[in-house]
Amino acid sequence: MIGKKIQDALNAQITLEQHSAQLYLAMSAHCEGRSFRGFAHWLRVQAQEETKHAMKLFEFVVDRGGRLALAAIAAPPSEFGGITQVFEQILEHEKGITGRINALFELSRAEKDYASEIALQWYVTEQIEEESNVGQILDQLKAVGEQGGGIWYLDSKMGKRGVAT
Ligand code: OFO
Repeated sequence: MIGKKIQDALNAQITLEQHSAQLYLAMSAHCEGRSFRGFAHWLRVQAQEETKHAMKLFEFVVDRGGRLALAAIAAPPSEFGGITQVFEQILEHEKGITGRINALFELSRAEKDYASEIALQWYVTEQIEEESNVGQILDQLKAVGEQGGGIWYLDSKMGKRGVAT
């Protein structure tokens, strides 16, 4: 049986992961509106990944006999500026999520909830990948700038991202 403290914190994280999915869908629509269909596609796949992150936690809470308490998801903005700004905002968002995952990890340690600690290890590793991927895209965007052919080449590369399985 899962403790109430960690159960509540995991419930809050499920809502946050779903918020990430909403945010990336809103960003995808924003990119689509500027004809960056590759970036839009990448963001839709990212939104699917976030839903998977939420579902993994959902299964974990339910499997541990916890009570699921879903909260309202904050509405994302609809305007994000240029593509570089979009990715700057994603990186900031992911850094915030990393902080929340680390806090959850610490809590599970403090509560001696070893099952949660093990489950959260996956998220700790995932956040390294999330930040690294987004950081790399951001570096490339800064290198090519938003004028000229470079950004359209990047857009076509982003469009090749495989769908989340
Ligand atoms: Fe779920 O990793 Fe991004 O938010």
